[in-house]
Amino acid sequence: HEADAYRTDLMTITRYVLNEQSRNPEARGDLTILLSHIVLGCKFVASAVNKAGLAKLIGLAGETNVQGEEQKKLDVLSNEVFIKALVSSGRTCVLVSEEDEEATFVEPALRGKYCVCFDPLDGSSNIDCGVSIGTIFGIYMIKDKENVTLEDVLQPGKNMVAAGYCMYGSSCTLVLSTGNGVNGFTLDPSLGEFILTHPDIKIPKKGKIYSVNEGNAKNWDDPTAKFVEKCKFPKDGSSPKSLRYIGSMVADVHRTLLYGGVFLYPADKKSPNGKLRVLYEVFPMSFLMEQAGGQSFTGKERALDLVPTKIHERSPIFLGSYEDVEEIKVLYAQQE
Ligand code: AHM
Ligand code: MG
Repeated sequence: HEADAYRTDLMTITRYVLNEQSRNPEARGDLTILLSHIVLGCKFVASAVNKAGLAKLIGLAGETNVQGEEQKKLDVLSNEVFIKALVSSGRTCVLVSEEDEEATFVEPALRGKYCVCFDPLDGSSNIDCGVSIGTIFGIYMIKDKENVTLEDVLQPGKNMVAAGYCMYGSSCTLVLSTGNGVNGFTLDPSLGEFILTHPDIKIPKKGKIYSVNEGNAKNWDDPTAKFVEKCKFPKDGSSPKSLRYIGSMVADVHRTLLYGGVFLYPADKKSPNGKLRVLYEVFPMSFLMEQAGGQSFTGKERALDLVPTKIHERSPIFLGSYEDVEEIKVLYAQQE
């Protein structure tokens, strides 16, 4: 029998989310609409990122165009695209972006029941050398539609209804969880659609890779230093782990999810809360890790139990394969 040159039954991300929602009798399609606006933002950024190297030639982000106007930087542009896409969805009420000091409260006429926290273009120091970057997002439901406050986004991560990221790499991949496992979709540029390519992602129970900025080692706390030492010089007869560090959280977490191992951005003496932001970096990635069977830990508690007190709060983070994170938890417990 002849192999088909084309697959004709495509599971697009919209079809997938609609199917998911139809299993919930109370769902009215709002999350589907919201996610399709996020997907639109991701497609826009994917296309802009692809052209980033041509900036000088055709006058893109950060360059001065023919009219002599300063063009927007890619991260600023991405932020605007997401804010506009989210507001116009009519399904959001509070937005928190890494790019904006203050939260955005959507005008009452366009208000919906979801809050979205996002980093429109994370890892932007990697743009100019063409290394993978990404968008990260986490979605909450508001508590009371008549009375929308910052409290609606200062909820523990375990209250999220969905989270995901989009990686702009050698291909464009969107990884999503609506609380029922994790699925990966790849953008087919000829169709302009994200197609399900990585159904039901499960992280290996234990991995062979650790991922950390070792340049900070002189300021690490004891448990972090001990853990990394164990990765390099295991005493139980196992092989040492390999080190992989891209410096782009989306890419480092994506590899960790698919291949297993751990990603850490620990506290250090200079930054006692680490570097990464709770609402739009730590929480969404922790949600995905748990949904894929892994764990995420702050050095003190389960990351998703943390209750943030301000929107740009930071936290140390250790996430990845269940057993590897378990080892880190033991080292922190011994310290106490
Ligand atoms: P950014 O928001 O300024 O891009 O910083 C976030 C990035 C993450 O993607 C990455 O995990 C981390 O910073 C890398 O930090 P470092 O360069 O300190 O290793
Ligand atoms: Mg960031």
